[in-house]
Amino acid sequence: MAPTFVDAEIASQPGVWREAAALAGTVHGLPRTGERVALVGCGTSWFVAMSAAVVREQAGHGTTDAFAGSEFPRGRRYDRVVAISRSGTTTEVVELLGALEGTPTTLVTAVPDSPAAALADDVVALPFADERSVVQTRFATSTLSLLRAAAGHDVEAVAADGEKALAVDLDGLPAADQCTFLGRGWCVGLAQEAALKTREAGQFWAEAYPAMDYRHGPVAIAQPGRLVWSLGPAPEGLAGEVERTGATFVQHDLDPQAGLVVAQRFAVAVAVARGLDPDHPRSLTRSVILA
Ligand code: F1P
Repeated sequence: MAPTFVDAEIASQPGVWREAAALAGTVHGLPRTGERVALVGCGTSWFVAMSAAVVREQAGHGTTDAFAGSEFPRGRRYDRVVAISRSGTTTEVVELLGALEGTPTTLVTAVPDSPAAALADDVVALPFADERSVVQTRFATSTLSLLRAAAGHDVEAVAADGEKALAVDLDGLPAADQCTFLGRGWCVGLAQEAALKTREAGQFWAEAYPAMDYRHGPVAIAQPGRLVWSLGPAPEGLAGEVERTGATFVQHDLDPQAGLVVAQRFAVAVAVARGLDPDHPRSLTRSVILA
């Protein structure tokens, strides 16, 4: 099969992350330290919100919640709502920004002249991270790079690991029939995103959980031919427990955001192995625009 757009976009990530991180000290509209903040988005952008919320709060920058665009608690007060939307056209995000009178809002987007951008008080534009693919990879991870840089993370080190992630051998992983992704803290959102990627690109059965919750039921799925893939450090003892079920425990010695790059490559490899075109995922469009 010819190289896909998504392959090229995945490979471009380390360079684009550096570009996004460099904006952290220069753009208007990122939350100030101490502000009570909600991050919102849909699909991949929601999972980036989940991850970035934990990053910000753990950095001591203030209470930070994350919501799917449709589930934002409208009665709750925040000092700022930051919406994440690559397209700026997603209905739930446009509606929410239109409804949030009196609350300062920011949109992080690849498209600064979108309907959502017109409604946000501040727009943080990452046009260089936009994608031709329906399936998001680099916009998501670039937004996370920006928000990690704003929280004091060393994105240069993350990008160096991203380069290593592009060379990791996938071995026989794409032959698996199921994968459960796990993470803790800010990596829970990464696990959700990794699972979404494999569902979107490969129509593959993938699940995601906070790693400590995995023993509370989901472990029943583990068996030979299946993967349990940890993004970031796994709870003590879990790797052995997984191996005893016959499932394969997967973990890479990389920054977890770079670990997500390996999972993106896995998603594309699963799609190709199944004869699917990852650039044209079934039933998906670049954004969901409701009538
Ligand atoms: C969000 C999104 C994508 C998803 C699908 C539909 O878009 O949910 O994450 O892959 O293609 O749209 P956006 O609001 O970030 O543009």
